[in-house]
Amino acid sequence: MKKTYKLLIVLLIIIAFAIGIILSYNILIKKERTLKIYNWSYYIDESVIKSFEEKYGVKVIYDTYEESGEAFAKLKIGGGGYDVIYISDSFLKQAIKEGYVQKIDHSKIPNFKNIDEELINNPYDNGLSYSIPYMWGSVGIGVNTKYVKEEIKGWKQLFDEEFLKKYNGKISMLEDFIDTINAVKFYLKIPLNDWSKESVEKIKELLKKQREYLAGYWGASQYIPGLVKGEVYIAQAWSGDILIAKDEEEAIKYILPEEGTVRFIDFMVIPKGSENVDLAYKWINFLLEPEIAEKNTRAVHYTNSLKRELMPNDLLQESALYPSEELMKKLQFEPILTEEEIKIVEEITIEVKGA
Ligand code: N2P
Repeated sequence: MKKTYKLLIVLLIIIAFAIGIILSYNILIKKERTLKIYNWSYYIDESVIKSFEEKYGVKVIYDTYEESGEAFAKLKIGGGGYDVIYISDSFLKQAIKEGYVQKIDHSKIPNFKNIDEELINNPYDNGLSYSIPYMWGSVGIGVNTKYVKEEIKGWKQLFDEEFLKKYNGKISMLEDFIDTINAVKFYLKIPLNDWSKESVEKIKELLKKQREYLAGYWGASQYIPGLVKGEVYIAQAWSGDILIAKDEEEAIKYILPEEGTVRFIDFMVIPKGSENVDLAYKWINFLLEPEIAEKNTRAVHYTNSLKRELMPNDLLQESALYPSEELMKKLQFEPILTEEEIKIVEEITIEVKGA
């Protein structure tokens, strides 16, 4: 009887230990298995996040931002707890130069082979040693033709005082100021990489004049619903966002300005301070799966970074996603910003917005 009693105690101790080990293991794994992502708003099919969580048994914390400066600021402080940050082309080179991002181990991304050659050889991170391209699109003008009957041709109208007066309070420009500045440069025929004092003064002057008539400087999460509801009639905007708005309101159109415009590419990077590097690689690799990339493109109407032959025919037929060579000639690459130039952008932003 005594022996059985002792045995029972030993057994209970073993069970308690086992439970303890399982619990602490779970806590540890759970901690390791939370992936934090920082991306532009309206830039993913939400079901993709769920599929990733289910496939890898992890939790994804997915936060969004409206302008490149927010992402760059996170990178500057080591990532601010994020494991994957999406960063715009203009800022990528400087982020690499400053050592804000980790080198990419291509062997950890089996789907690297799916990336379009043209995006591998890009001017911002040639060969993709530090980044993986996510999507690309163009900067243009969204118009709700329910309210605007005249034809919108380009940037000229957005800076014309008569036009601004007519649509007073019904036009928004981008909160992401590099693209606002680019619009002025196209209009004034200033090269995108010209940051001379004289040009900067002209840009500030024009933006300050325009500002009086604007609804504001808006990001996607403001101008997409804003255009649909008629809160604004015209918005400087990114291409796919306007097509998202068009899904809800047929009368909305995307205009590629006649003076020319930029083509942007957004990249995924792993910040220096990421604590879940392996999971970050899994996320990047997952987004390069053809079915996942297709899903995202269908939801947000931007061109994913995969080779064309991996996409179905109906997508390839869409000229907004895969423009003709002639149309592509109208698009310039976004400028690469040095540290100095990033400061100039900040200075213009503060002076114009605070004026
Ligand atoms: C997506 C915004 C695209 C970001 N809503 C432009 N770089």
